[in-house]
Amino acid sequence: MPRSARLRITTLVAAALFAVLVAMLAPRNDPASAKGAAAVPGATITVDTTEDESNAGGDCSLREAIEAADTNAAVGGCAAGSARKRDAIRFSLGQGAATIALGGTLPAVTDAAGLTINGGRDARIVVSGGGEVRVFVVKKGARIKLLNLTVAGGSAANGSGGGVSNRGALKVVRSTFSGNEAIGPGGGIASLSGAGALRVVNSTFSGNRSEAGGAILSAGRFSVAYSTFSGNSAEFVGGAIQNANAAAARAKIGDTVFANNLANGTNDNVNNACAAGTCRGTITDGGYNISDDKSFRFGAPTSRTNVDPRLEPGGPQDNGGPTDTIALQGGSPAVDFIPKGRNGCGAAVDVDQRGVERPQGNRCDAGAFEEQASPR
Ligand SMILES: [Ca+2]
Ligand SMILES: [Ca+2]
Ligand SMILES: [Ca+2]
Repeated sequence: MPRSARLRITTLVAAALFAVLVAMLAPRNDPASAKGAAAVPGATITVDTTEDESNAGGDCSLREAIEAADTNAAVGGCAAGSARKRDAIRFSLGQGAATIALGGTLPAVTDAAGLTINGGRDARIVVSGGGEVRVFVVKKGARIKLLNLTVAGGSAANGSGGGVSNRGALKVVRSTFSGNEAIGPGGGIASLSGAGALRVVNSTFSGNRSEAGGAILSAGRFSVAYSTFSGNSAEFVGGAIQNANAAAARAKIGDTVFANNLANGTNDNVNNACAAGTCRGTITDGGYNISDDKSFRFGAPTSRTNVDPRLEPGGPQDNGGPTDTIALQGGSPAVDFIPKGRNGCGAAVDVDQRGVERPQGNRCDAGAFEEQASPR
């Protein structure tokens, strides 16, 4: 081989090696590595079928998606979850209403790294137990957030928590629980002894029923803000909420409206666990609550007991947004009840359940629904 040819080959090889070296040393083209990038979320797992299936491949069902988040492995058409970061389950089921009718209770959520199940702003995702099965189970140590989601028709025939049986940390945001039932306590949600915190914000509970705590039973840490409870019922106590918290001052309710929640046939919105005249738990009044009875005497001067919040009759309806809500009638005392800057109004709480900006006017409305001023 002539010397010039050998030199050319040597040069080409060196150039190729240099290019490989440069590629190895160069920063990856990954937005996550960019300086100042937001915290990297875990995996996004997209549900693309309403079928409640579990199979070797094909579409990704909600059932498979929860398993993928829990096990951090790809499951039946769903991408693998992350072991270290919070996973997000989203839905690609078109822009209209989509109901996932369960054939059995969903796999228990065990994801300690966190899981958000987000119905999204553009669709109306309903997860239904069909009046036959419990919808969600959350195990101790798991962290889950339900967002823009409707949980309906859950049924716990043998226990508590028709919508969710919770022993983990559960946050419910801009979601509706309707028509769930339990033979035991907590028709919508039962947050059981030893559970992490249950937090409810900008959400609606209606038509749920149980033995005690028609909408919610909580035996753990518990807070409710900017939510609406209407038309829930219990056989014995706590038409809407039963607080069975053994430790005082670990339950708090604020900015929330209660109407027409019945226990044993009479109006009984909120009940503190009482046995032989001794109440074990104390609910802190976060202020700006309106209750149409005096079952629980809210103590803050800004709360009103025995005042009808004047909710629209007929239960939750499509008032815009991804979930059904209960609007306020004209003249409702809940309208403009909370000054801007108080209890997160206009700050941490800057939208209502539908996604409508808060406040409308100078002040926020109590409950999950913010009335929009009619055009003049
Ligand atoms: Ca995970
Ligand atoms: Ca599948
Ligand atoms: Ca307002």
